[in-house]
Amino acid sequence: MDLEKTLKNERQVLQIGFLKRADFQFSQLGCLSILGELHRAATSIGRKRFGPIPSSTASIPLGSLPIMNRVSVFVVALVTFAASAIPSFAEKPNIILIMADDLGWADIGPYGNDFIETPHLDQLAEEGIKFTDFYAAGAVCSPTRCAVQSGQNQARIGITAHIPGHWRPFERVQTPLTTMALPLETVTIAETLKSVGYTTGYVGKWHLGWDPAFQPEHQGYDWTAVVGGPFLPGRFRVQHGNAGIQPEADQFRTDFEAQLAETFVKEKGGEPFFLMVSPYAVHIPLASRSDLVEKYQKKATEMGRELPHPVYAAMTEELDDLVGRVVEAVDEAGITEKTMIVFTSDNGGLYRRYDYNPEADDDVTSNAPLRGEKGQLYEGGIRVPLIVKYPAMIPAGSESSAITISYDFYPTFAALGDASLPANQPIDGESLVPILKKPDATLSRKAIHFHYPHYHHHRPAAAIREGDWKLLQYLDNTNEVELYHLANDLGETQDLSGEKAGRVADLKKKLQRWHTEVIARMPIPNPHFDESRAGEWWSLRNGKPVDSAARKRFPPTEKDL
Ligand SMILES: [Ca+2]
Repeated sequence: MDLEKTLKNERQVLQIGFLKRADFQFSQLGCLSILGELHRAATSIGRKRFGPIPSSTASIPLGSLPIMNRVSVFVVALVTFAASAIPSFAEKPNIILIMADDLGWADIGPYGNDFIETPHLDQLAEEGIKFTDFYAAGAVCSPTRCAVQSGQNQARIGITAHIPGHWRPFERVQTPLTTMALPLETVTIAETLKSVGYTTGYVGKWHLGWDPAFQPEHQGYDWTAVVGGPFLPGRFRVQHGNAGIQPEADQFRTDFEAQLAETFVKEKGGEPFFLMVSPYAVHIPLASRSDLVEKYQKKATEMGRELPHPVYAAMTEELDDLVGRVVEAVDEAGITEKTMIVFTSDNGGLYRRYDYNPEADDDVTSNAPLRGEKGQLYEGGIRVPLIVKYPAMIPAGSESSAITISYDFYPTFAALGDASLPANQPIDGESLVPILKKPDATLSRKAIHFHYPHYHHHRPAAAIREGDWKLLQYLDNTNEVELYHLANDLGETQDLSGEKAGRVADLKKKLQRWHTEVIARMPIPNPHFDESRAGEWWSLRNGKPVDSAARKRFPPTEKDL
């Protein structure tokens, strides 16, 4: 049928585009690798022949050395000269960014959850700062991950949906295809920190491109373990990376990811280091250790609670354990004071399972008091936890209500590492360092923007938050908007767009200007629009309708395998 043909053509165009881009990037990569190898070789030769690299090579009489050694001294001199241009590392903190997957704002103790036990996150907040108005840049995974790595709103790069995205071919509008990988020419936060001497590591989910060419080792990360697959033993493995570790036969995924993070801190870190830990928890398909699930089943019965679901609660506790183990590894290494630990999530909580056939879908948690969930631009889809501990800078037990967002990490980490921001790459974030030093400090930014032009758990939409006001604009040819005053109405229950025409016009204009500035990809009218079939989901992978009824429930614990 025509639609299938159209999609096939689109996929081919996309793939050709990738190949061209990849060819170009491989040539760049080749040069960088050679430089990197030269640097490593020189450092290694220097250490081998002379012990630690001397602060000056001028005192070594070149004439007394054989030819190869003269070459070595020259190379060492070059490396030493390059190193002398870099400021002292003494004051640069180690940085660990832990980004959970699909963890909602209200699912952990510091944000008011009284069912799930998260003692390590509670302690992290007690020893650091909690942000009440922190946003994931995207309502789903890949866009936020793009924003974290690039320092940009993902609309600039075009990673506006999770890779590869959803497809509803009969809806009112055709939505833009998402960029399928983070372009290699993007200067990532890891590359920026590496430029000032950081050792970098990556653990867990990546979701910024499937091809080996687009994995974290090609985006500035030295030591990497990209993990893929569901949570239960035997179901996941390291798919890409050089860490050289695979899970034990009886190991659960979150435990394995914690082990990888510990290994980096204990054995590979060097200093200063930047480690991004990206556990898959608490993404669907929900599954966890049976002992923890049984503990929460019992607790739910005792408390008369239906939500959160015991499996979801168990997964969140596993995630909290991971945080505890990272903190402990840092403490054991004796680097607590000079290490910043950041905890956040890549998008809002998902309140239904969606992992088996729709008739059996049930609720697993709630983002209350926030409205909505992952895949929506209501607060429940984008407002997420942010806790930061850095004893050398942050007053313990502090809190900030500044409006902050995932792409702020980039300039924050760069400022802490005394690194320059990339010259030819717009950075949309603002450094949070003033707030970390003085929690009641404010930022100069006027507004933050969201662009999610896709059908998922809602309609294609964009949003702007300026002060307490938030405007949602639907991008499905309906021209509909909603306006909320978040200070008075956190749950977005009262749409004020009908009575605040001036405010709506002002925010619409600002959103439109921003869309133009970032060259945001927009939906277009769909010639195949068919209201009776609008709800059909089709697969972008195989160009066929998705058979929801055929989906099987995943086993919730190892006992169900
Ligand atoms: Ca996610």
